[in-house]
Amino acid sequence: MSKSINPGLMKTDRRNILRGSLMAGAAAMTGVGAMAARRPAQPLKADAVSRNLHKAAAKQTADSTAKPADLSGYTRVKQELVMPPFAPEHEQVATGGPKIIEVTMDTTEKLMVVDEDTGASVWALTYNGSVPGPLIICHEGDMVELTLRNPETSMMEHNIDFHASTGALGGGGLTHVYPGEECVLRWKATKPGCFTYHCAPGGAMIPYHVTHGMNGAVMVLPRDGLKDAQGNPLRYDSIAYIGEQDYYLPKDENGDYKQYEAAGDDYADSLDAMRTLVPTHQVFNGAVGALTGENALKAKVGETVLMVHNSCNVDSRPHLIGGHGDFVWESSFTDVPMTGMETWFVRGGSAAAAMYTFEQPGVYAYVNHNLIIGAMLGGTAHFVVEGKWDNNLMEQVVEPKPFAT
Ligand SMILES: [Cu+2]
Repeated sequence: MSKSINPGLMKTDRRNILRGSLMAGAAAMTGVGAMAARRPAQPLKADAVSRNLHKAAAKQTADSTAKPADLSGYTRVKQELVMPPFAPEHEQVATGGPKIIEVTMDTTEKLMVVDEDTGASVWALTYNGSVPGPLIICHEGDMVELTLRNPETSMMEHNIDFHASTGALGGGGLTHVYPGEECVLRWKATKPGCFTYHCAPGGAMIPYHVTHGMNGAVMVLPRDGLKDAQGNPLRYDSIAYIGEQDYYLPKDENGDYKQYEAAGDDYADSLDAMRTLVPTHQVFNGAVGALTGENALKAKVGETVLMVHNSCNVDSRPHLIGGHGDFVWESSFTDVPMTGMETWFVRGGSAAAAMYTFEQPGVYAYVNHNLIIGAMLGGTAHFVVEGKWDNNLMEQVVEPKPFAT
């Protein structure tokens, strides 16, 4: 079964992109954009230690007398990355030998609406324009070869730390790109599982970039696919890729969310808000409502969905209301999956996968079961499931009515 994209899923943040580009366009027309473009990249402050770390990582590989990587036996393929909650085309069981999977990501800075009701917005720092960044999928033993491009119009330098990789701060030490620069990093996927990736320019810029959306996930599948405890194959019909994002958006003296003219302008205010450790929003896929209502995830009774949940900065406890995690991998895909889970755990700084086969039609809420976050901060997605109701599983025996006294 090679179907990997949930055809029922809608693009999550088209609305936000539109709003973002419109507002950016308005800024450009008034000259704000041109002014912003002349500004220097945000200086890195209070991060001399991190900076030296990055320099050391780059120097070590530059000074290395190690042999070049042996790429014989690898086949090169391009992976077209797609917007969340979609997953790129991929095989669940690898065919042929190991591959070098070429991907390209642009570090796009854009104004995004976080909550239409309150007008809360953020100059998001993104990979390829989405929060979370796109899902990359490979198999154990493959190499991922990333071209990372920072558009000339950017305000800031960016890089990437792949938790799935080994060495040089996850690649963070080798991928610093200033506006107008690009670089190429190749790393071997030796650990199967779901892993987060994120920007890590140094010091306080690391949480600043991460809490402005600059994170995503890599899924490294075993070459022979997922398995249960007995070694039986487990296959999915679709993937729902969900990124949990904590935002710390500054407010003015009236309690209204502040607006900023360009990416990075909120830096000082954001750091103050971040120090509280209390997010103003904790949303799925970039914005309140990005995966609910019209944007709800779609499935059918009998369909098996793999929910890949990335949470780069905060712990999360996903729960599918009315359903379960039939098989859950919080750690390596080579570990025996947990089964029949009611709620599972995504450690801040990681990604996890949960597989579920829908048995009843209806609307399911997929929430952070810290319900304050789920219901009040935005951490909710909906699955709308079509199919036939099974009274054996549940039946309303008596509908609500006044009881006799
Ligand atoms: Cu960044």
